[in-house]
Amino acid sequence: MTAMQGRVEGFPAGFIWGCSNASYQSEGSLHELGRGESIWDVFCRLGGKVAGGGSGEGACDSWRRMEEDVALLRGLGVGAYRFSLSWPRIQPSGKGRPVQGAIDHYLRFCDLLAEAGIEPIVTLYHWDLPQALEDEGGWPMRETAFRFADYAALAFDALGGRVRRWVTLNEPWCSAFLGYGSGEHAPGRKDIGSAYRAAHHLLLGHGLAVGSYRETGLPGEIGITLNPATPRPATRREQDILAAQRFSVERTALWLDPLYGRGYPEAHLAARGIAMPIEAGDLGRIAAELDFLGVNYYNEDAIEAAPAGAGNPDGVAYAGDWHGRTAMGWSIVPDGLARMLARIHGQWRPKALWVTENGAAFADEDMEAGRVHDRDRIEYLRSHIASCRDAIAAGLPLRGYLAWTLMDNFEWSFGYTRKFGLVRVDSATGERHPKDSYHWYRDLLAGFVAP
Ligand code: IFM
Repeated sequence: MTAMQGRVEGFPAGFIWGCSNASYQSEGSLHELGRGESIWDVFCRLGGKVAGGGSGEGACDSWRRMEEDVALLRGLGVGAYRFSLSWPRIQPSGKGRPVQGAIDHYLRFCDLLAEAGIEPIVTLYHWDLPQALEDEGGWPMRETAFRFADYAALAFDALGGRVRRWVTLNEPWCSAFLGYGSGEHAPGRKDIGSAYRAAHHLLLGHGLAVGSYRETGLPGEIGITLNPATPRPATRREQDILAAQRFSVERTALWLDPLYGRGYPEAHLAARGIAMPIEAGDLGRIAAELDFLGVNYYNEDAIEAAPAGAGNPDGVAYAGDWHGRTAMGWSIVPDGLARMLARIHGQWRPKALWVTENGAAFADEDMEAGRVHDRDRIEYLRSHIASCRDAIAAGLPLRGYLAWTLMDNFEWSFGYTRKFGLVRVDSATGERHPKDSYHWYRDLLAGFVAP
């Protein structure tokens, strides 16, 4: 049974509406049931890495408030909720027998969602690698891919009866390039060679997990979520057009080419002097058939050519443009979403597409009696949903839209200083207060307002 949803104008029957979230960003209760440390626990403790010195401790307290969260989702009228499992709760050291209490918790959460008519969409990995595996080398080590596949198999076994849609990895570009390249994310390493090795092992772990899912014979679907970048050239000059293409490779073709059986973009790797640590059979495993491709879309940049050099191997630069920006400084370009979906579909032909995240951080300063009048977020969501409608009208196989995110949560290196939620969480009491955007999204799904 799915929740009662009116028909949103311009979207086909069966289109799935929902929200997304992630374990480390929302659960809190980091010491329950012998949970192991994740790379984010350690990274947050380093100091100076996270704005305000925050961590996932506390967060939205969702580990203890699952009934409240489900009630909010039910009130919203969504048909699906995407959340991630915490690997260090299920396998505290990243390997070995699962912690039954953690599995029971997620089973109960799925049951509560089912009672509310909401489909669980489970992400296996949303960045919280068990620290024990990082201590053994982390994603740059081949072994980590096999540990991930073992963990995925445990999850399929434990939750496969309840979960019909699985996402292997969320935005592996961030895990590889922010985690091991720029060091902005956990584990905070800064070595570009490690970032590319991590990228290969993330993809390998993904492929192994898809293979093991197929072996279970479970009737559901499995895919991956990327955060591709398909920027606009700042002008029609050929050098800017080529610069925009070069900019996009690390975020887009580096992942989609191997996932769709084309191997790695060799010119890109050669220009950086990178040799991927490919072993026999890897590329076949990575290209395991996907049921859907999830894309997270927040912004679209305008890119121009710049002198290439050691720190800028692509010879690209951000060009200013006239678009408004969110509190993340990200440009607001609603039609960029339809453009990105069209470009990805044209080039790689995924069987089905999902927008697995889309949303915006704003200051949320207009408050009255505790209620946030977040008109800017409503306009952001409305215009991006209209862009999804355009993508469908253009014939793209877009099957679902998941807003990021249900509640204000831990925004990684920005700590709690950036708010993306449809619901405000009182940091002192943990109480949830739906913002105007929550009520607008509810009205949209009920068919009372159109995008
Ligand atoms: O909060 C993140 C999420 O974890 C991954 N996608 C982007 C969001 C906003 O930055």
